[in-house]
Amino acid sequence: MNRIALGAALALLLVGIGVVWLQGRAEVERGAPPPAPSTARPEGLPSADVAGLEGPAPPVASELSREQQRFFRYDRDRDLRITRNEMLSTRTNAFRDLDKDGNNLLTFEEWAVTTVERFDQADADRNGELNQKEFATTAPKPGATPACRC
Ligand SMILES: [Ca+2]
Ligand SMILES: [Ca+2]
Ligand SMILES: [Ca+2]
Repeated sequence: MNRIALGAALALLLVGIGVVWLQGRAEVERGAPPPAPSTARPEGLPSADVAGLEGPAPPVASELSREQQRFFRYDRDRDLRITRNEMLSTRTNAFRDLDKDGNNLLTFEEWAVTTVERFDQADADRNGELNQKEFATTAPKPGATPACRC
């Protein structure tokens, strides 16, 4: 009976030693630094046989049609509807250019500013009239396109 008990005690002792040894080994492996990356590099430039292969096409933004471009030029808030103000807003800068005093009213002098400036430039002697020589300077330049009469 003592032999059996002694054998069992020895077996338990060996199992306990084995468990402690395995735990210790696991701790050592857990604390070990990661393996160093391989510093060996392949020689030469990387290459691949791509004959007959075709990659996916790169993404391309779709082109807006001419009419879509015209629509979005007016649709400032991109709600796909053009309000009256949006339609008229394209004329605002031209109006502001003509409204020299900024009072939101166009006098005849402001509206006819191009002609007024042309007259003033041509009136070399500043007498308020154009003689034939002065008027000749107002002739359109050859090849010049007329201004937009929108
Ligand atoms: Ca809109
Ligand atoms: Ca004005
Ligand atoms: Ca004159």
